[in-house]
Amino acid sequence: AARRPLIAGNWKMHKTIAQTQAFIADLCARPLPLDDVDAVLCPPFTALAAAGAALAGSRVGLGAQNVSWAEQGALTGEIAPAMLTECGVRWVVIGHSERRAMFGELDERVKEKARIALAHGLTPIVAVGETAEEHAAGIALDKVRRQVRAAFDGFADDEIARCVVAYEPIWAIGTGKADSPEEANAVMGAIRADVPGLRDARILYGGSVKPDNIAAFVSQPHIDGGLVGGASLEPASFAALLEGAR
Ligand code: G2H
Repeated sequence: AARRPLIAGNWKMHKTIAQTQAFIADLCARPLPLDDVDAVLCPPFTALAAAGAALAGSRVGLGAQNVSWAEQGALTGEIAPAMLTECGVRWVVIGHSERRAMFGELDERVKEKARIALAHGLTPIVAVGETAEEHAAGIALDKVRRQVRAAFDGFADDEIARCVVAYEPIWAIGTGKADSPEEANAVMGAIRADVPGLRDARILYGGSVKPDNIAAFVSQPHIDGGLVGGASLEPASFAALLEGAR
């Protein structure tokens, strides 16, 4: 794709502080193609402060996996945007399918989270995607279009342009069965065409991205990188993803 590629590692509920520090030390000792590719690590909340310290001065960016829709308040178990930026966080995944499916996260909240993230200088990585049933029924694009429109409802084009979208077909997540690059590209191109603010924004593919398939995805015109779970958990694999994306 023509835009600068981005690889974001979504660690999900993996890695302690010590494991995070060890990963970063290993990764940053490697030659990484950071002149050509943006790299972001999204550890769990508990490891963010340590990761921010370990990445200080590095060009590897730090992301969170979620953020509250509110600045502060009686929201037990939630994390406010200022708590993230204080740790050095500059990116945040919003609306991952696991949050939507298991934690009841609705489109309305996704929108509010994207809005507050932007207000704090965080780059939202807004995740969307269809279920296996929707895919089989041929309504993937309808679903994804609706999610994207809802996430950016009321946003100015220049605000949308500061966001990243991650298209993750739910049936391809953690299954080892990635979408075909061509089919994913078609959905992503349709989203881009549907929302003017996304014309120059980065759209990532997610769902069983690996070092050996990332290049095929990124070679598609509308695929600007990957949101990667399992294959982001080892430094060698993460480094190989960056190489594959350049
Ligand atoms: C999709 C992806 C990362 P995996 O959830 O967001 O996970 O690469 O393990 O399929």
